[in-house]
Amino acid sequence: PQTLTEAVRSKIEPMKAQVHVVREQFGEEVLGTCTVNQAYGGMRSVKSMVYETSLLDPEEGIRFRGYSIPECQKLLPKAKPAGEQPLPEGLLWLLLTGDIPTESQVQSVCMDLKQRATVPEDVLHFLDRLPHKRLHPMTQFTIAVNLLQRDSRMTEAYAHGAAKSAYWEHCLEDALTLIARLPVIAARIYRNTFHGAKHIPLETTANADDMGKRLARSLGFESTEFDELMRLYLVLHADHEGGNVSAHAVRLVGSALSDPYLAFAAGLNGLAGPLHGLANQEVLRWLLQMKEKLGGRPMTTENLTELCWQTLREGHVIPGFGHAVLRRTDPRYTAQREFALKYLPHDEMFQLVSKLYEVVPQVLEEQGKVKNPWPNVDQHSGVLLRYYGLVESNFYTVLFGVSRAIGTLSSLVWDRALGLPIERPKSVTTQWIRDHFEKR
Ligand code: FCX
Repeated sequence: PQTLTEAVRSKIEPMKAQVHVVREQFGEEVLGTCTVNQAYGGMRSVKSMVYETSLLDPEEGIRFRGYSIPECQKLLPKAKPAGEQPLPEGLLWLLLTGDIPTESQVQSVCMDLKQRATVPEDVLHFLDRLPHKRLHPMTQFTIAVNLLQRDSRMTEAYAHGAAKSAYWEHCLEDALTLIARLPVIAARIYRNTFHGAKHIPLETTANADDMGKRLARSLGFESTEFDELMRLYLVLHADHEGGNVSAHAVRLVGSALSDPYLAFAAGLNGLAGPLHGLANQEVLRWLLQMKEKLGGRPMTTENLTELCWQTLREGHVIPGFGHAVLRRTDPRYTAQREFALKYLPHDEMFQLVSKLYEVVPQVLEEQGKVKNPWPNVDQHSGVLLRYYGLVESNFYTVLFGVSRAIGTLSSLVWDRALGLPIERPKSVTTQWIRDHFEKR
């Protein structure tokens, strides 16, 4: 199939049949258990959801529809003529269909998204009037997504009595339109907040054929290296299986048949927390503080170890390290490190990040609390952005959010395609636990 919608359509019946067989065969098997400690402990590692677009292995990291990050970098189509990073549109096809797309299939998604990218003028003007200095860019971002909700095809179709079996298609329509518009929204927020509302004229960005380049150019960056960085960034942050805060929030809210705009806005609100997506902002601040505290002293193991302990003694986490599921270096960190080794090996901030890669795991091991002392995706992204001049770290989580739409909304389409019901796990009280177990 040439169009994404037809490709998804062709997968739905076979997938439903597969789910049917799995449920017939294994429906009453126990998938995961939940101890009292897990119920109090953020449900860590309780297997209780099915999420098709990606799967996280604690040792190896994320796989998108079975493909590791290096495999995606190798197999997904690149920008013409000399791009080396995968196009986010190709990842979108992969996540939605499970297949590596052909060049022409990716081109069709690029064209489709390009045509959907125009944001209504009044929405942009509303954003222009927000108090930019007092509203965090993530707050502006969720406001924007909620404003765009009025265009939801899914909500309109529901109001007109659409059949349940057709929800997925309306959901996909909304997902594609929203994904296409997010770079424009992100750029508007960036230029409003940090560049005196001087916007890049649409004529300059309109001929950018892919989402990564369109994002780069509308933010105001002009180098092909930064285009490549945006493509890589949009691919790496897209999806991280179903249990992380943003993905789970999108699914949870979407399960009430709230449309993709409302569901995604919920995910963004979760992404804005410092233990999740906001960690990328926190990392850059922390790195700059480190540099300041070093005050010209060399970046030796000894000096950096002392500063890491200082962070811990002050009661803070070391941002960009640790993970709820991963138990090794995040491959999303490694992919960004490779980018840095190629394009900015001599950058001082990259060298600080590299040195901390040697130092922090030892400190965290010695502290003896963390289950995973290794760096995650957020440890690396800021120094790359900063190198190219995107220095406003308060904006970094917005970029994470633009990317996260690709994965979470693909998954949401499948939730509707498979007709998953409203989520409603059972909660209990501490008194209930006492009564229940004391009685035994
Ligand atoms: N620095 C200091 N202490 C840390 C730590 C870190 N980087 N990571 C975990 N710990 C602490 C926890 O705070 C917890 O302490 P407590 O028992 O006093 O409450 C203890 O170690 C055990 O936590 P652990 O089970 O290893 O980790 P969790 O699953 O609870 O939390 C996150 C995982 C990611 C939240 C945690 O490692 C953290 O706070 N990291 C720093 C923030 C960060 O980088 N977040 C981004 C993660 C991710 F990539 C993303 O979502 O974008």
